[in-house]
Amino acid sequence: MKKLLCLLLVVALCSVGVYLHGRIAKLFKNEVVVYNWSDYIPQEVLNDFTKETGINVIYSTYESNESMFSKLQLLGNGGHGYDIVVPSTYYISMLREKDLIQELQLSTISNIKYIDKRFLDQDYDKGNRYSVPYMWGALGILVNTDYIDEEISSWADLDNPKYAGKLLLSDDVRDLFGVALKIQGLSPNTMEEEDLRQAQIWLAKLKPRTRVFTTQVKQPFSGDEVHIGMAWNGDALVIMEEKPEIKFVWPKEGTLIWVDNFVLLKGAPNPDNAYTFINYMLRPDVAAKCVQEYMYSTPNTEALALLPEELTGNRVFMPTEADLAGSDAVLDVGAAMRLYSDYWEKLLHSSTP
Ligand code: SPD
Repeated sequence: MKKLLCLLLVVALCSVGVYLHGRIAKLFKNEVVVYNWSDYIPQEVLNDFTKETGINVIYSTYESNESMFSKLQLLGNGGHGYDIVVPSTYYISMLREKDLIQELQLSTISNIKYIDKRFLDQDYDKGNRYSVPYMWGALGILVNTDYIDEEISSWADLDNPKYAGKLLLSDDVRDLFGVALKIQGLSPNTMEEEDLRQAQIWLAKLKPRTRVFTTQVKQPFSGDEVHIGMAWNGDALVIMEEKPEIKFVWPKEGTLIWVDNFVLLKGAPNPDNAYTFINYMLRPDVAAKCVQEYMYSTPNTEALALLPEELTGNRVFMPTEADLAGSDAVLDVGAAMRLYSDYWEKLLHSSTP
């Protein structure tokens, strides 16, 4: 009996020990949990951040605003465990409406002083109460001139039966429908169902000729799986470094411009570390390192000054006003976002028109 009591005591003490160890480890866990677009922050930058601050970065990625948004909605405030996400401007108000993000203490992000004023205090987030900009870019046409001789200057040029099987279209819903709307003279920020129906008709014509719907354009272009398609300018520059026969075109109708932003989630488990992280990412040398790896442009004026003229003078990286004439910023369309998703689903499941 005595032996049994002793054994029970040992077991109980061990369990308490294990429990306390877990609690203490949790208490002293020094980390920040970041959920970001893939190919957007170099591993070296994350490692340097940890070296400098002692804060570990738990990092995971997504491929679209839509997947990030649905995941956060599904998990809710209590369950996501993330500190920071990086939505495009038009998703900031959507995250706010679902009560998924919290107001920033801007005084803790002193490096916001390096951000170009033209990117601050915008309609989508007056006073930057919820967001600080990270990188911006735009959609254009990527063409492999080894296979395509025609002069490409317009979104309408994608509609050519010659490119059947070699065409890549974006699966970014707002970009894809934005283009289809624009070439018909309709607003890429429309909230009208009839406009989306028109856009869908054009896209359904291209669908059977489309090799792949994706925003992951590097592999299909590098492997010559596709010869023409939609691509963001940063990805285009990375591909063009490897394959100079590939050219990027700013379409004459104009394009869709986006800005991605750091936001702090409601229920963020490590808010102080999140501020340290955001402030670090806004440091000019750090922002410049990110640009050199992924070739998207930065709203950080000091970072731009650190970049080689060869890059800043490149019109794919830094389009002129004329290159972007007729372009639109992608805006929040509120409840009409449902229509965009519905028409995207219809397109995916449609058979040949
Ligand atoms: N690899 C990172 C790409 C980030 C693109 N974000 C913007 C999408 C806007 N539609």
